[in-house]
Amino acid sequence: MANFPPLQNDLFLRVARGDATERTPVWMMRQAGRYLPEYQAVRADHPFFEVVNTPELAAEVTLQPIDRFPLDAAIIFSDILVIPQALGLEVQMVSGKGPHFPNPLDTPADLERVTDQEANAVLQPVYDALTHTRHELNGRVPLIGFAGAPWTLMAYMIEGGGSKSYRNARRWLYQHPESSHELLNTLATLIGQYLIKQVDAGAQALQVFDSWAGLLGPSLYRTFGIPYLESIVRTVKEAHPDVPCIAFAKGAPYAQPALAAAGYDALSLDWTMSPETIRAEIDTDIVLQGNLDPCALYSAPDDIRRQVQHMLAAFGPQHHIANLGHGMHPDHDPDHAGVFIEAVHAFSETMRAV
Ligand code: 1CP
Repeated sequence: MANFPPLQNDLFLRVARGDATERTPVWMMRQAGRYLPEYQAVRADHPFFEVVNTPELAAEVTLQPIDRFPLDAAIIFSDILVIPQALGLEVQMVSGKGPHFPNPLDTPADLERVTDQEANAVLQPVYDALTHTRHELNGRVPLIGFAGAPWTLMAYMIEGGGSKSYRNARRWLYQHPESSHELLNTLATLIGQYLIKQVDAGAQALQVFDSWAGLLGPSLYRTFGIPYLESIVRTVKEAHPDVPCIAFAKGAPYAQPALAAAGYDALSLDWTMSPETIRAEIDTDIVLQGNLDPCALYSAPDDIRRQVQHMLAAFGPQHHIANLGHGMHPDHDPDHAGVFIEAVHAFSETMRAV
């Protein structure tokens, strides 16, 4: 294992492991990205996947929000779609549009094209980026690794890109349940190994993004979502029992008790979920993360501060990692992100003082 610099700010890790702390840690989903002019400057010279696959560039972009704001964690610059790439599917990033698969999966016969033969070679740059970034961070904050969840990745692999309804992917669940399970199982196996190797390479916590969980509803999600998220956390915890694992099942409040029971240390809530309601439904020691509406950052600074105060009160002072309910948007004002972060620092300290 590489000899990494000692960690100076372990607030995020202490909360993620369930400790009581003096302040609420804060980071933002998609904190490294298009709303930052310094990110746009890097992207002007380098295509998206070149940044992902070049450790020096990935580290530079990962550190940009850390240099700008008093955040409590960094998240490695990468994308959930490296896993479909590792399974042999081509993924292009079309500027202004998002991800595009020239040859998505159409029928179950296409599963023949899904193979993990090149997986190690395709994923090695992510591991190298984690190791390099961990050194570059120099212990300022912990480094989060991540992966997409099987269902969300299946949705992209069949749909071929972003979609409103993901109806082709959902059609598979009804028309081809066995092939769907086969694909989800292949994904879950690779994702488990991928997350373990991310920790070996330097990740200090992990988040699994199931961004399109909410499209399934309780019954389909119980069949096609939860079992695979369970197997992933079980696999990771066997290898790395002390590394905190966060589950983000966006749009699926009904999934939270099962994810807590599955062994996730923290649940990331979107802005439509009530922390009080979720807390009442699960073990009280579980850490909750979230959940300011990203669009709240379009408000005036004083309104952002009020909303942060509201959010912190709803979660309570302990067992909470402050975050947005989903990622930053490209047209967000970086100064408003700064207001959000500073407000979490300020109010979470005053909350404990009273
Ligand atoms: O042109 C560009 O620069 C591309 C924009 C971009 C960025 C900055 C994409 C394409 N991916 C990323 C980075 C990224 N993606 C990170 C970096 C770390 C950080 O958070 O700062 C992370 C964690 C992701 C994860 C990701 N990619 C998710 C899950 C989280 C979420 O927001 O729901 C998803 C769904 C993707 C797919 C994806 N990649 C890129 C885009 C624009 C999208 C979404 C497209 C869609 O709406 O379907």
